[in-house]
Amino acid sequence: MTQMLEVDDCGVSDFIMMDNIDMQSFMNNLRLRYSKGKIYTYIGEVVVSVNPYRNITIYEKEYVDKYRGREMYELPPHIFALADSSYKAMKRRARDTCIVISGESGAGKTEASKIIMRYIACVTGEQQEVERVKNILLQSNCILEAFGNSKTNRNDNSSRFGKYMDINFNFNGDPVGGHLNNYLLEKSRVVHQQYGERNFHVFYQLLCGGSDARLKEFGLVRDPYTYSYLDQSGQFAKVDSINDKSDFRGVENALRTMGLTDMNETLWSVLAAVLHLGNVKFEESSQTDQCMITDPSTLSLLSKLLEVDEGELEKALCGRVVAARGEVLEKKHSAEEAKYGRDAFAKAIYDRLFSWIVSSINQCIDLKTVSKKNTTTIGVLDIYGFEIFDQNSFEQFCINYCNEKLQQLFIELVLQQEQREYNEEGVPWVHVDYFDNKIICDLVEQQHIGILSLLDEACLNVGKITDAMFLDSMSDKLANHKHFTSRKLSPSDKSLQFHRDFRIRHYAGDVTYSVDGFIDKNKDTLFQDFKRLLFNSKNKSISSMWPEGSSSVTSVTKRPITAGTNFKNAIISLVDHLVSKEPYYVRCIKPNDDKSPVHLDEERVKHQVMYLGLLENVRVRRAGFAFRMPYQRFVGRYKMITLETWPNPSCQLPQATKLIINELSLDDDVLYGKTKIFIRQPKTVFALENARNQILPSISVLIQKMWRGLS
Ligand code: AOV
Ligand code: MG
Repeated sequence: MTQMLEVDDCGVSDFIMMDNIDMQSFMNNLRLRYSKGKIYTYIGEVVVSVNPYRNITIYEKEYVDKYRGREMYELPPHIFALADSSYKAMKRRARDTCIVISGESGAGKTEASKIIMRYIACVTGEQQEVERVKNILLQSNCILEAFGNSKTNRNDNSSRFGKYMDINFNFNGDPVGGHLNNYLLEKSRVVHQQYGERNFHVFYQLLCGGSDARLKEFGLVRDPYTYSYLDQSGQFAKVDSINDKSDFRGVENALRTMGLTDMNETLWSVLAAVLHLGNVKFEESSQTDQCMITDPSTLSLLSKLLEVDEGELEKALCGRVVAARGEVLEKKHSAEEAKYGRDAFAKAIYDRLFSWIVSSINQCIDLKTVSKKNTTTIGVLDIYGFEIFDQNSFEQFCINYCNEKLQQLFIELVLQQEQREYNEEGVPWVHVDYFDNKIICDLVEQQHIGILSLLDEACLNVGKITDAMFLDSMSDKLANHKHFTSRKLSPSDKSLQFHRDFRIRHYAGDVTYSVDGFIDKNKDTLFQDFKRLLFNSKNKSISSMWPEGSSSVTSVTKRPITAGTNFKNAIISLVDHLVSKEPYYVRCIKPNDDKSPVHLDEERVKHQVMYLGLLENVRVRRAGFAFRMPYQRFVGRYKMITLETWPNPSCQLPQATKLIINELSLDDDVLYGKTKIFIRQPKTVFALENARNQILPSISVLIQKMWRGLS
């Protein structure tokens, strides 16, 4: 049982067992283990995972069987052990738990979340309804990834949305339902991608995998570069690690398994519409400055695909209707305005389609047979990782803010709580210093003076506020903030090349953002005309995606909440939700930037270990105590070790605990807190477990004898 704790040629399996706690020892251990194919290592109950960038055979059924029902410290580190711990907490102790997977882009979060889901599916029942729910949980990934993932310069299968999945279990511990929350899809990708990146996978899947007949019906050709929205970033449609054709079949299969085949037609025709929309060009008539569509044949195709009136579609693309003092006026766009409107329309169509997919999946897995209060949940969080690109915009700002919040949660739950517990229990120990990133979360989200508030202020202003003016306002108000600077504040700073640049010193590194587009993306304006157009679509599904299109032209519409504030609120409520659960952590590390299965880039990895706070995590765990248990649970579990405490201790619980510890002469390694016993080293727990295991069989014989005596 103690095999995993030995220092063998694979290093220590729990970083708290290192002789010295410093960066070099940490790196040595991680490198040694990685070179031996051991991608998982513990810090207490936290799993550190290094992306292997190759398939390793440790997820098969024999491994599931091996880890099923076992304690974390019994076997070599594995993400299955963490999944099982969370499952046991849910099943045995009726605790709602959550598994938070963090790490930068490409570190392996999405893969980890899928491995966890598969494990849970393997160890649970096979009744008809349970099987149905499990199938949906597993199959939904394939659809969500098609529509929500994309090739970026960091990761060929990068999540461009945040995903939190609650799985509900019945009293038997079988999944009977679930709920998916999605967070801010990076919809700007629909109309624009950086050099070397792709649009969302699903577009390429449709063009590669769709049948000839279907493509013909949609007026599509297979060559992606025909479509302006797929031809933005150089010719990078083909990705070696991706097979779009078979992935298309996967999506169709998944839709079938989930009973969502009736979505098929709408999905593909809306996607086709987005592609055609990108090719709509506008020109201005030289006399009027008003725009018209260059190639009207696309219009009829679009109107067919979206099932809307062709004339109305043309009007919505080329102008807008405004109501002024009770009068309704038609205002024509310039070609530039029309192009802007078209792109906003394409982004919104895609975004609504994505939300529609998520809510359809939710309808399939809504609890049907059990009421929510009779279930316990495990939540799995897989969100876009921290990212730095050559150009970083509003999307990276939101993604990186979200990662700050998750780091803050980790600090709050793992580092602060641990220290607080020692204090509360009156256990002496050495304080561990760590960087608390609350200051950066505040920089972004604080009322009135945070960046998001300043941005909203700029967006709400009636006059024309430009991105440059918003940047100025940040430079004035945040001039003394340690984690913020801009070109205006640091003119000689080489990394702030452009006037529109500002920089945030994030917990995971400095990121230079270009302020261009912030106001626009935050306002996220879409002309009412488009909403009305699609609400009036003859396709019921499309119409249902646009409920607000029902309002009349003259009705006064409330100013919608901005994209940034919406995201902030969603993330804050996510964090509140996570805090209410028992957390389990997977900390993913990206070994290199070349997707190499053999290379561990010392500097890159060191940097991640540093910002993830892993050394501090080890120190807090080690400076204190690796294990702790309330007296009641301790005595309940180990009372058979000494006759003085078995079967029922007549003494107080702390006293009984001491008797058990003394029986095995383990006194040197423990401390007694107010309500808990604290144990320094795992070997003490093993000694207790061994003693218990040896005595258990004789106790069961004894109990049988007692029963016989009684009967
Ligand atoms: P991410 O979710 O953390 O990035 P992924 O989970 O998509 O990263 O992992 C990136 C790639 O690394 C995968 O497509 C696999 O090729 C490989 N990989 C990761 N984990 C494993 C594993 N356990 N076994 C084998 N290969 C693996 V992002 O969504 O970009 O933040 O936004
Ligand atoms: Mg991902």
